[in-house]
Amino acid sequence: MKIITTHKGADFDALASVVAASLVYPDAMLVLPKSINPNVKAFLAIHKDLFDLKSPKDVDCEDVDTLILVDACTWNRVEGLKGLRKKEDLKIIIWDHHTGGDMNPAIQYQEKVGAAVTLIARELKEKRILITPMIATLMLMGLYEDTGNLSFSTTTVEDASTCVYLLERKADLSVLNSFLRPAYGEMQKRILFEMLKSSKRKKVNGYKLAFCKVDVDGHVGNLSVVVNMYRDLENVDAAFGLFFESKKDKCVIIGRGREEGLDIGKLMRNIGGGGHPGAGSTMLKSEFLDYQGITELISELIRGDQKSSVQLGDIMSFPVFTVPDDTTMEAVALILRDKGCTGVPVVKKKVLVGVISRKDFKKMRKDIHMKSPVKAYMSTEVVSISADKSPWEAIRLMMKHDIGRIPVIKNDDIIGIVTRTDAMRYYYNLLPD
Ligand SMILES: [Mn+2]
Repeated sequence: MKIITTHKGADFDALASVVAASLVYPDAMLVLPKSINPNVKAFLAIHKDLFDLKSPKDVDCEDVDTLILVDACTWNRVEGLKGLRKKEDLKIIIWDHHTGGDMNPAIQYQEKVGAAVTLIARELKEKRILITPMIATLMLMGLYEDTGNLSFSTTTVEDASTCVYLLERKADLSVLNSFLRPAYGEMQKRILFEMLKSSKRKKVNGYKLAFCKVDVDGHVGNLSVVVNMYRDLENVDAAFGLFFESKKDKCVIIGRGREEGLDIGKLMRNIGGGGHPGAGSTMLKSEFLDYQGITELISELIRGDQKSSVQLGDIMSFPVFTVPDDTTMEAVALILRDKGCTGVPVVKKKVLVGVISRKDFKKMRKDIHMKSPVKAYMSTEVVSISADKSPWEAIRLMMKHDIGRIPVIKNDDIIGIVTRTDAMRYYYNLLPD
């Protein structure tokens, strides 16, 4: 007997992949784990009868000769089915958009694309297997959820063309919207209110963070959606909701960031949880249950993580060309022309005292002023930044002061300069390895 199953905590990509895979393997039994995300549960409440879904306890592991696992590639994500792990002759087939794994599969369709459904859709297209509008809708939900509506950086061209294919197969966007974006309930509204009330902001390594603490009583659905909204309202780089369940001595932490910069998933893995760069969560048990302690722990991790992530020192331009503050404007003009740059830092005995840029030349009224020293026209409000700051912090300074270049300082020395071009090169991944 063949079975198709997926990871616990099944999301739409997981359910859609199980259903889509059943078209590729029509003789297989579909097994859905008991733990299912709340919006998937809501979807199943209406659509359940359309699929013949079994639970792990319905499976007699003795009878299974082939395990088809979708949207997962490790044993610890499989719920129940312990008997399968011991079977030596079990044939394993994996369809997953995560690479790696510990399952020793006979066949593996594992590629880094945005969602597992994209890989199965490829097979359906190749084999010219028709899908119903309902299955197309479900697959599109999986694709949109896992790619953030095709906006996450993991999205590939094939994900986008799968989207076209599913819309051609009549995927229904209004059904999709009502399940992917469930309305906020009274409970979520109340919690969001509590979050904003207890919210504290903090700056770590140039990242703007917000923390809040809410006492909850039992399970609350869709908390991650609420944390997302909290992050948007606070307009920070990352927001963390600390949900204390005092009766059970535990605290669930949900973090939401942005695509670039901080890796929330990595951060949460450090404290026993998981996730992806934009979002992650973990659960801590009693001994750490103190709001102050947890915020300190997270801040410390971010502070430490900075060392392994890109710092300005990695993207800045160097050596920096500087001019002494008694250089004439005439000489500076020639330097700017020869170097093809729009500005240059000014130093007095090696110490940064100003920056002269093309726009400062407009302050001069007469040609004779070209003989004046640069210190008369340079801007003395010097914005500088230290080498261990993040590229994002440099961009914030550029926006705030409307400048295009910032000298990079280490122990009072100018060790480089970061320009708009350097920042662009970083964001578009054009850095040399
Ligand atoms: Mn997935």
